[in-house]
Amino acid sequence: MTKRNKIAFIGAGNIGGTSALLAGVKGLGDVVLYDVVDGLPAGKALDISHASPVLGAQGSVKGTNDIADIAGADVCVVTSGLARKPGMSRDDLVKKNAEIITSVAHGIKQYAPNAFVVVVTNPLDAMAYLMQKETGFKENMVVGMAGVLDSARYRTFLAEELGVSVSSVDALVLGGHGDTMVPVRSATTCGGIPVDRLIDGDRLKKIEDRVRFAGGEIVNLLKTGSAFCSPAVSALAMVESYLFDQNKLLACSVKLNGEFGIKDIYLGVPCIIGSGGVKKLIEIELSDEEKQGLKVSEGKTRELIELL
Ligand code: A3D
Repeated sequence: MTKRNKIAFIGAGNIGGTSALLAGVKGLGDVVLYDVVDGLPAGKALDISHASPVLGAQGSVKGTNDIADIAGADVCVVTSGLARKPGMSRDDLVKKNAEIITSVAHGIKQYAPNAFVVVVTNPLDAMAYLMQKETGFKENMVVGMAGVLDSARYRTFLAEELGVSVSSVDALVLGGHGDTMVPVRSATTCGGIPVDRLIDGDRLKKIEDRVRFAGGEIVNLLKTGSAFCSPAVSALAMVESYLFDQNKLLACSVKLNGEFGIKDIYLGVPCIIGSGGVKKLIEIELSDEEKQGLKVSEGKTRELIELL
């Protein structure tokens, strides 16, 4: 008999609620949705549980205001915190979200000491760093979700430009999850063809700028929140790779110990995720411009981490 996985979503807002629904649809296991707002997680869990018979979903969904209910979770996806409003950068969230991440980290450490932790809260790289520090978990068990989403945005815009299916485009975005992220042109292809052979440099630059500001584009349209569907599926891609030992190569925010010449911070790089968490970081050769971009991104992320 195999035991069902237990997946805790810390924060039952837009991303947490959407992720909980999708985890049920995908049959990833039993879901616990936790939030500090009275009734919110219970209401969302009840709603999702009513979708289960129609979807044929097997796992249970529990909503709670008691962090103890995450006990024994195999995975914790952390979305607790404030989201951006128009005019705010991701970095404006740092102080308030640092307090929230610290308190949540202590809860995870106490009740789910063996969990694989995927942080989504912004500013992403700083919050992933803080989560690892406050839980004291092994570095390979605490990751930040950003590169999967940023790479998906790059793929979407490139596919649109080329008039091809998104499934034909493979793209990579590294660095911090902010305006200094680094779309890696040299590792981006369409049907195996390097993208800079298909799109001219100026046009590619415009597309890459749009990727950097794609989150803000959505914030400006929504006015009362930020993207949540694509962040939810991106976080779940990382969760699935861990739970089912899929060994997917994904761009994730991880602790760097000298890779890419960077130490002691969390930053987005390609890595393999499977059972055991981050199994391997993949160092690739970057162009001079990309190296320079990564340096800038490192500096920005370091500044934020120092603010903590
Ligand atoms: P939102 O819908 O506001 O949900 C956040 C939830 O966190 C709310 O329900 C809060 O009540 C809850 N919360 C606050 N404090 C606590 C606490 N101590 N314990 C438990 N829950 C708490 O936001 P959202 O779901 O749209 O976004 C969540 C976070 O993800 C924000 O910080 C966003 O900026 C960030 N985000 C990251 C990405 C990335 O790609 C990294 C993309 C989009 C959003």
